[in-house]
Amino acid sequence: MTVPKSPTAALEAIPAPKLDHVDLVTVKLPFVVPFGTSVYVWTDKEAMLMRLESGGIAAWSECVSDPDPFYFYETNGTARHIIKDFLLPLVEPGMTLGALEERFRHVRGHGMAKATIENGLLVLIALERGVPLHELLGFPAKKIMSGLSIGLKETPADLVAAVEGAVAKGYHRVKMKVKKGQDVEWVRAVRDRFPDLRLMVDANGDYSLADMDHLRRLDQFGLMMIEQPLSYSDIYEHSLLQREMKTAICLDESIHSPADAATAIALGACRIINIKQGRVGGLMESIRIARYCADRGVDVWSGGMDETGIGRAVNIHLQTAEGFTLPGDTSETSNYFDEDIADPPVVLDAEGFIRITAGPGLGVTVVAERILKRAIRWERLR
Ligand code: OSB
Ligand code: MG
Repeated sequence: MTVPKSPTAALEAIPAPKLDHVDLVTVKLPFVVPFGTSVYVWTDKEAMLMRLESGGIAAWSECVSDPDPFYFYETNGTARHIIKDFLLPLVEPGMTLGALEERFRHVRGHGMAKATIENGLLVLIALERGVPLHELLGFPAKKIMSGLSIGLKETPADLVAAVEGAVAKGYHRVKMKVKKGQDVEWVRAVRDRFPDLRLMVDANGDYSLADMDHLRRLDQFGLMMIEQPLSYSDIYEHSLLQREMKTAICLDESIHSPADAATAIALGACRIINIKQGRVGGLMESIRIARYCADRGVDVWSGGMDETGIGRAVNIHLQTAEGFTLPGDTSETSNYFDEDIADPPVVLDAEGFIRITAGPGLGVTVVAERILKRAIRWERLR
C-alpha cells in the first residue's frame, strides 16, 4: 500500500525564523452595515493582529476570533492567553514548522490561536524568500472565485435589494443567513427574483432534528447547500438530516480538525465542507483537509470571519490550494469596511473574480497610520 505524500511535507521541513519581536495589536473597525446571524449581530470587527519581526522584516497575521464566544468558543481574550502563556513560548528559532505543529498539539483545541502564529511564520518566511504566500504553500497563482455572505435583514425587500447588489457586482454565489422564522419565505423571495442564481443559506446551528420537515421545504429552491443547519457541536444528527434532504449539507462550526472532516465524511453528515483556516488551526491543516476531501470527491470552500485585509489576504492565498472547488465567503473589502488597515482593498474584476495582488508574502501593505488610528490595545510579547 502506498501512503499518499502529505501536501504539506515541504512546508513541515522549513525551519522557523528567529523572532526578534512579537506584538499583539487589537484594532476595531466599524462595519459598513451591521452583520446579523442567528447567533448575534456584529456592528464592528474587533480583530487581534500579530506582528512578527525578524532581521528587520515584519510580517502580519490576524487571529480570526471575535471578542465574544457566540460563533466559536475562542475569543480574542482566550487567544491572547493561549498565545502568550502556552504557544509562543514553544516557538524556538531553527525548529521546523512540522516540529512546531507537533509541540502545538500538546495544547488541545484553540486552532485560531495556533493559526495566528503559524500563518504569521509562513508569511514571514515568504517575505524573507521574496515569494508570494501561495507560492511558498506550493500552489500557482489563479483567479479566486468570489462569494458574498449577506446577514439577516429587516424585511424580505431589504434582502432582495442586497442580493440585487451582489448580482450586479458579479459575485459567483450568494449566501444568505437564515434562522427559525426567517427562512423559507425569505429564500422564496430571493428565488422568485433570481431563478438561476447560485444561492445557499447558512443557519449557524439554529435548528434541531425536530425541524426536519420544515428544513425539507428548502429542497424546492435548488440551493447549492445549507450550511450548519443543526447544532454547532453536532456531526451525527447532520448525517440523519442529510439522508432526508436533497439539498447538500455543508458543515462549518462542527469541523475543527482533519479528524472531524473524516468523521463527517464517513458518516455522510455533509457533502461539502467550509474550511475556515483559523477554526482548523492554520494554513497547513487547511491544505491537508482540502486534499483529504478532494481525494474523496467532497467539495470545500474557504469560509470567512469578516476579516481585515490581512486575514482576507490569507484566505485568498489559501484558495489556490488543491480542493477549493467552490466559491468561498471572499467578498470585496467595501462590503465590510469604508477604510481597511491594509492596501489595496479586495475588489472583483469584471467577471467577478479576485486577482491575487503580486508581491511577496500576502501582497498587501499594512498601513501604519491606520493601525494607529484603529488600535485599541497594543502588547509586546517578545
Ligand atoms: O458562519 O460563516 C459564518 C461571519 C462571522 C462568523 C460566522 C460566519 C460569518 C460569515 C461571514 O458568514 C463570512 C465573511 O464574509 O467573511
Ligand atoms: Mg457559517
